[in-house]
Amino acid sequence: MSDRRISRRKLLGAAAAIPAAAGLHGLVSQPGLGGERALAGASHEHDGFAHATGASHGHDGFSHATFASGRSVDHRANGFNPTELLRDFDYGKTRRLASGRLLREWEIVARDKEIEVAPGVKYEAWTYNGRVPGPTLRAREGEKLRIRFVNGSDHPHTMHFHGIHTALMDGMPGVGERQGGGQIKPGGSFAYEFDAAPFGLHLYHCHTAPLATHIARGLYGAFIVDPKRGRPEADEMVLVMNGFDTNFDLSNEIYGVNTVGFHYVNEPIRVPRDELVRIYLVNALEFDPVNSFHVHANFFQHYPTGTSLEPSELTDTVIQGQGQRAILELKFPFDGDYMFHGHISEFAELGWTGFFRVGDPSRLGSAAAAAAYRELPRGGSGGPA
Ligand SMILES: [Cu+2]
Repeated sequence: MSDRRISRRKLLGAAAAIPAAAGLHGLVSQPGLGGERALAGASHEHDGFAHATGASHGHDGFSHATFASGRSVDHRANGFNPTELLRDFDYGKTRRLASGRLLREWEIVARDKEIEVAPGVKYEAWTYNGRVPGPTLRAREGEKLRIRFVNGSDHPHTMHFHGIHTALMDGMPGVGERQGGGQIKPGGSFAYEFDAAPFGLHLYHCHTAPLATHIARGLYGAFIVDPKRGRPEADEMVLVMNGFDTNFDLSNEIYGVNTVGFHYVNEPIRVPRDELVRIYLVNALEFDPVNSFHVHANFFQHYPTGTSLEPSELTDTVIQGQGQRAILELKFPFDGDYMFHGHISEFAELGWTGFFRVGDPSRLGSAAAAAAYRELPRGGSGGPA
């Protein structure tokens, strides 16, 4: 059974089959050539790979396609598209309380749902509101927040927020069951209430045991508390770094940001030249002790946890343990395609790679993006390894 499943070792072996000179750049920047040849070759050499996708009818295309080949997952079936998730901020519903304070409310439903995490690779996810990562909840410092959680899953879950709140609101199994909180059974519900504090970039996730499983299945999301006076105008986006243990061997086979491996290679993130770009970066990755983010040909201001308005460092690489997060700010001074990836090469080769496409948005239609890559001059951007 197990040798018929996709495995991390086989995928990495496939990546290693790339001509040495091509390296990482060859895999991801020549989607029509290096990457496809390498992975397609692997699928022939290792019989298990082509049939191991977990998709009942997926082997036909997958054996000749790769993460980086321009093939896409079925976003419609998934119910979400990582390109749309980037800038999808969920502000909930608001109303003014008698005290004058603003109450901000959301309803979050846990659901079990199969999603496609790379072309042909299906995964039995557990989701908040049907997507992985869950919705990016966004509030302003000082507001009163209420998140009504409904457990529509077959498994018990919670919502544990990073923030400042009482024990009952902590989403911790064993704490608060008598008051209706703690572990929320299938069919159950609970309203978490707390103040939006401190300002910064936080996260929420399920805290049910076995914890690694409940997080790895997809129960996490970003939680932004804006400072009272806001931040400077910028093109903002959320990047939740994650991965998927598709054969349940407690290591990941697929890595990425916002779930789909190599998605932003096939659909580069379009950003305007010379304007401020603000990235909300969260590490939700399970099973690996650290993750990282690196952007090519540029540097960014690093605001760890987003809890200060002063950056801590101008850098091009940050490392995050699970649950760590940071706000990154940068401007791109030149048009073109700029890679970003986890600076852990294994992760990058297993999906944690993307591109920013800088320039005039009118010429950057996402449908043409993959084709555009095939027309790029080869060897021009990588340089010697
Ligand atoms: Cu859970």
